[in-house]
Amino acid sequence: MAPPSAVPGADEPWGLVDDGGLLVEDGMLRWVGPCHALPPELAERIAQQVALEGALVTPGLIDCHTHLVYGGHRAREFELRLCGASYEDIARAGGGIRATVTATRVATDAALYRAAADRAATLMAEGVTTIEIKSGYGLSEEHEARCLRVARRIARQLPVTVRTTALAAHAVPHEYAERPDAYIDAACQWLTRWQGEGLVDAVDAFCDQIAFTPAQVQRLFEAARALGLPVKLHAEQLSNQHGAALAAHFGALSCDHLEHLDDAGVAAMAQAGTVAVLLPGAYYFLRETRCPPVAALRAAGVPIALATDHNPGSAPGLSLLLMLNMACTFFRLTPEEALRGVTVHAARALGLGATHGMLRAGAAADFVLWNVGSPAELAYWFGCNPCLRVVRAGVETHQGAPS
Ligand code: DI6
Ligand code: FE
Repeated sequence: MAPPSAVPGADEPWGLVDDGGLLVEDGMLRWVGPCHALPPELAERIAQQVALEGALVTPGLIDCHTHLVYGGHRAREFELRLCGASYEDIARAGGGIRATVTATRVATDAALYRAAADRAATLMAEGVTTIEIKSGYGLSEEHEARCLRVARRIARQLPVTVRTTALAAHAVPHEYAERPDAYIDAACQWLTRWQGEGLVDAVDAFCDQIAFTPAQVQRLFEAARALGLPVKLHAEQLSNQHGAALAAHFGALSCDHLEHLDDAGVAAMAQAGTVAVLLPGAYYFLRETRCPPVAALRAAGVPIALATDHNPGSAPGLSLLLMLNMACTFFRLTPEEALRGVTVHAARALGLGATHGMLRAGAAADFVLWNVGSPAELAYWFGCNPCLRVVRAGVETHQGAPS
């Protein structure tokens, strides 16, 4: 089990507990530890016992950065990039995010829901019990709200915890061409109404040369702060805009991507307790060569999380386990760091650090049984799914193929 710091044995590498047991009550973990240490007064309360049969148990995995709700796909742009066009060239020519905005606006609510729910189910089959879902392909008050409602509907209809993030500041839509400041003003107004409808858990923006400037992001973050909404930022992905330091100044939950992060950004994040969310799927799919500064993040004690960044342009993958493998091979994370990156640190990136991503008393009873003998195997195998069983809020939600 990893990484339950309040549990006997948790000082072991990975926080592993031998012959461990979990006591579940009302969807929460009531007790976690080696079975022989279960206090008798708790043993008396056991109504039903389930054998874990020697399987490795981890917290439910958390995909803390996805763009699951969108229409269409961008396979044609993939072909163009293979012929030499860059991601930025395509975006500047009106493709990229804006192409997906067009496809999203014409899609029905039902079609958006069906596609996003299927994507969520694919993630969940690999042990994901919590997903962050961003808007960002509607780019108008109506269409962003539609996407956020789809995300909320996923939480109601599938056994998964969802955190929604409003990413209206993903790109400038054509109605606001050449008027990004006016677009940011509008987006600040929308936030108030979306929050009134209970659609938003956090606010995000894309800070880059092809997106929004730090000054524009700052205005959006001020509006979020006035509403009491936490912020996060797509920062230093394609260039260094010093967005991470700005986000840290606003106490951001996370800064995400970070290939171009500099030392000052690292220091600001460390001071603010902001999580670094690394997205190796986008790094891979865009054939980036510059890695995020993992050694500097580590040295500064910045918590590192990993996510799929699932989106149709830069990361069309739906395997969080593959991100563990890629984070180790590309970014040289250790397998233990990678697992913490999709559990305890991912929870923190969503403001769920007190209740999710850990196996300890008081946390949500979200856990996964794996058909592996050691936790490093979760980062080692790729292209296969060793997930045996998934329990979310104390209820079994998934059984993998029998081994
Ligand atoms: N960075 C990304 O990698 C995604 N969004 C962002 O801000 C890409 C989104 C897309 O290309 O559709
Ligand atoms: Fe993203």
